[in-house]
Amino acid sequence: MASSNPDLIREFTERCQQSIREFEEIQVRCGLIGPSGSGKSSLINAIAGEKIAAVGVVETTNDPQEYVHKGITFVDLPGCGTQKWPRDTYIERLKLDDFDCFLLVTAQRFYDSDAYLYRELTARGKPCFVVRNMIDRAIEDGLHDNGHNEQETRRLISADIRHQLEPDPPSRVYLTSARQPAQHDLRELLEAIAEALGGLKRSRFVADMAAYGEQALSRKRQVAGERIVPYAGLAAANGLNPIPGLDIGADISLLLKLGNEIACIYGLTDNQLAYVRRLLGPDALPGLMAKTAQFATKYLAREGVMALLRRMARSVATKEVTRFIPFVGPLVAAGIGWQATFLLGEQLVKEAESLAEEVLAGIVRGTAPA
Ligand SMILES: Nc1nc2c(ncn2[C@@H]2O[C@H](COP(=O)(O)OP(=O)(O)OP(=O)(O)O)[C@@H](O)[C@H]2O)c(=O)[nH]1
Ligand SMILES: [Mg+2]
Repeated sequence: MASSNPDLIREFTERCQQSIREFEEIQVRCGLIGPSGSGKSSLINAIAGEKIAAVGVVETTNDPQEYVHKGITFVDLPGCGTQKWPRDTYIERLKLDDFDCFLLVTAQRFYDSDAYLYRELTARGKPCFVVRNMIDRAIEDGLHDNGHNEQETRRLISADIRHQLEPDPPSRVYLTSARQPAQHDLRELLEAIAEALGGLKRSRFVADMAAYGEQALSRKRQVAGERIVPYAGLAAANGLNPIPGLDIGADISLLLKLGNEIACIYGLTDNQLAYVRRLLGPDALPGLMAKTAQFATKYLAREGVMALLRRMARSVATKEVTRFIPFVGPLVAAGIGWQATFLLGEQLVKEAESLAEEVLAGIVRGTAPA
């Protein structure tokens, strides 16, 4: 019954596979510039929502350090203007033209060479975000030392940083804390980075950044929804496969892959959850850990997905629907198909998001200033 034009189906399958591959392969390169001890490694971990960089160890190397978190590559750049990395050849030798964005990080003062890089890179049209990290400590100190409230401290520090970057001060200074990632300006910083990136790189960044606010979760919802589409397409194409008694294994592998992708997007992998526990303390979110384990059994393990598919197949089969697949046309598919994958994917996203909301609420509660 299927209007199966083999060429169209093949082309459609390839298009779906290509979409999955492109997303897997694209990399956002983010460079970090700034003095040692300003919290660059801590910020990398906070943005990734996963511990990928060692913190609190004095780095003796003066070579660039790369940290890969799925589609984001963070590069901790060596100091500029040293014997090994003279100013004049710094940008060229470190191939900074290939980067997508830069974070200029300090917890106090910028070196002249940092300011120089900021000017040069901005002039080349590179998105450069100026970050004053450890704002939690500065707010405490401001109150203790001078009786300043948070707003006052923020104002003074922003003005000081802008002053340091004269004559081309940034329009905004992001005041962040890696210890209180859901407070202060880290959320806005991540929003700004996402905005500065275009197309697929933006989606990749949104998928891989940690969510510290509602807006981030809503961006993630959109990306997650888009991720379902090529998987549903492949499942549909599997259903068109003329081989009788098609092995359901292909669909299960697809769904497992999709499940893992969505779990990563929402910060629900073991490593991501370990980061949250380290941030909040080992006893935080006890109920949630049981729920995320349940989620993993249901969506990330073969038996769980089999059970879901059995249930799904029953409810879809009773409807006898004719499914419409873009580019291929209407058909009655024999396999799991477009619609079932789509429904399953949407359910998966919904449950992942609701867990991510609980994690976020825990972070907000657990890191609020005393
Ligand atoms: N209170 C507070 N401490 C922070 C923050 N960010 C980093 N730290 C702490 O500051 C210390 C140095 O942080 P790192 O992230 O290792 O700094 P770094 O810039 O990578 O340092 P190098 O690798 O030596 O260049 C660690 O003890 C961190 O826990 C922050 O936002 N607030
Ligand atoms: Mg470091």
